[in-house]
Amino acid sequence: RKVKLMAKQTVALEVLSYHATAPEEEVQQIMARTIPEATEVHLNEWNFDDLPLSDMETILCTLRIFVDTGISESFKIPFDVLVRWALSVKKNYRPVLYHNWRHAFNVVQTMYCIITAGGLRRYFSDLDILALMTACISHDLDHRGTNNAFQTKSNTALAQLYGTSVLEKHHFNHCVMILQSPGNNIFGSLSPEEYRQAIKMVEHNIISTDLALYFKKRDSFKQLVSYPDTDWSAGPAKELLSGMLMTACDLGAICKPWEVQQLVADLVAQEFFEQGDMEQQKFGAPTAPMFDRNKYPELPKMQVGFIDFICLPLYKAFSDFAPGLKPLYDGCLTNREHWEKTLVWE
Ligand code: 5BB
Ligand code: ZN
Repeated sequence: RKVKLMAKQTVALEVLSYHATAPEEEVQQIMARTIPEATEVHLNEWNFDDLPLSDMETILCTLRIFVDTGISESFKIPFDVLVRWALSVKKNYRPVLYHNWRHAFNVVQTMYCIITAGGLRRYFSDLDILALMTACISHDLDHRGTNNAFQTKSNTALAQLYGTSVLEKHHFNHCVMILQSPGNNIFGSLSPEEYRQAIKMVEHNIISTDLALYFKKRDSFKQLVSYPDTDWSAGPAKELLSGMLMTACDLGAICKPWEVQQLVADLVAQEFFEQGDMEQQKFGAPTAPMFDRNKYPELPKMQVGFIDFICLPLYKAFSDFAPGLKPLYDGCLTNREHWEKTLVWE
């Protein structure tokens, strides 16, 4: 038992020892700038696109989201701490093709849209919003461009440490490490009870982005939506709503204008292919068609399958829940039509 414990400790050290926070020059550089208005940069729009923005501008937008939702003021987050934390979060995303800072930024922007344009603000307390926004932007921290199945099959240090929802537990752990770094604790003014609750919600929200948990969540969610007396602003219903919203934001690229969707799908595909290349080296073949470069022509077919089995049911449940969220469903359906048009006939 002791040997096993020590092995785990070694794995934990290997996984957890590396993280860096933002350099002070960058913090000062950002603090000297003015934050754009949400409308100026279209932050409150479903068709928002991060591509024209510089990294610096994505940080300024993130600050706008924290200021605009009122959480920065409610929880007395010192401005320099907010800036430093946002920069540290960006720094702790790796330059992989899809699961990088830009993806995290798009996820938090979609959540912002959902609570503003979508009209879901009323279900949540300020603390809930703080936990949702923090979770969105932290939910893929230190992603290596390989999925949970790859961790397990390769018996990576992460898989040994966590076993299930391997990556998501790591993303959450990394999120907490950043918060606990000097000058980075945006939760620093919370009471001990608020702090405990906020961390618990962030954990639940990040773990909810594990697609393996999605189908079960979706069934329960649909059931609660069909029941007219559900109180969404408390207890398990609110937790389920938060978790489902995380998935809705995580997959948000599927609802974007066709030009954006094509670009993102290509990034997802390229990241999958790099995993496939590693699988080829390690195990002699990629584990599934989506990781196989030679199956690139099947991308449209895969996207249609992804939309039909995962995305449309998700966004349909959400437009039944709140009509303000219908634009997500409509965008997804439009992309399905585009992908179907490009299908190669066998
Ligand atoms: C998704 C669930 N997976 C466990 C098996 C494969 N499927 S899939 O058949 O619906 C599928 C989804 C197949 C190919 C795909 O992309 C090819 C480029 C996708 C797909 N997934 N397409 C997308 O545009 C997006 Br966005 C996604 C989500 C990618 C993140 C999934 C992260 C899971 C990490 C554990
Ligand atoms: Zn993600």
